[in-house]
Amino acid sequence: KDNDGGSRGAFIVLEGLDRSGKTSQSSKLLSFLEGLGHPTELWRFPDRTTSIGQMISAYLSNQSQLDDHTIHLLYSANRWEKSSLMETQLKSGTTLVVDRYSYSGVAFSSAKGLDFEWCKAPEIGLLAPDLVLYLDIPPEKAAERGGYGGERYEKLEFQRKVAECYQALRDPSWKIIDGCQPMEEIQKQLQEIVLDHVSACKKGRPLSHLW
Ligand code: NYM
Repeated sequence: KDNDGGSRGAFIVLEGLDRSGKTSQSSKLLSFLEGLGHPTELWRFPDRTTSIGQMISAYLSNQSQLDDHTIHLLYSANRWEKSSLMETQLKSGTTLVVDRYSYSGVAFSSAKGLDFEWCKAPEIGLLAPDLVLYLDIPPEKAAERGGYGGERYEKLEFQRKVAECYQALRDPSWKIIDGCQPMEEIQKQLQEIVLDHVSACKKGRPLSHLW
């Protein structure tokens, strides 16, 4: 349902390398916004609950092999299959805090050597976030953190390439947060930025599309 006053939720994306702290910070943001009475949901991509998501999950845990282009398109399809629900939620006034989005899609696939523009193409027309929060951490620091799991991509050499690809995607509207600071400090900074955007969206800032 649309809100009469055009008061919509904000679409907030957290991005960063593996082990940059996105997931912990996303759930803290959720409690923070809920605590202030803003209807909020925490989403993440890949969304492993759908059948496409299960194919992605099997690939990530090395239970299946897929051509690089194929998995790229599955990640994108996984966003497309959630896009109308996403729009409904935002328009009904729910703020979405989303752990990874199209930027992960392009950064990880172009880090494998796929063409940058080719990687961006299937994302054209998806809803654009109101805010991208990039948790900036050197790949070496991320690697020191509790060790990577056994999933694909979780290797220092590869994460260095991903960091470069994120760099190429960055635009001036991104908020870059130093991910090496104490968790509480990062959370404080995120809260401040996010509140600004939540109010702007409530005042009716229109939704836009990628890119
Ligand atoms: N990933 C995630 C991609 O390669 N492309 C995408 O479009 C998305 C959303 O999936 N290492 C990669 C980045 C991660 C991996 O994500 C699993 P997570 O946040 O660890 O569940």
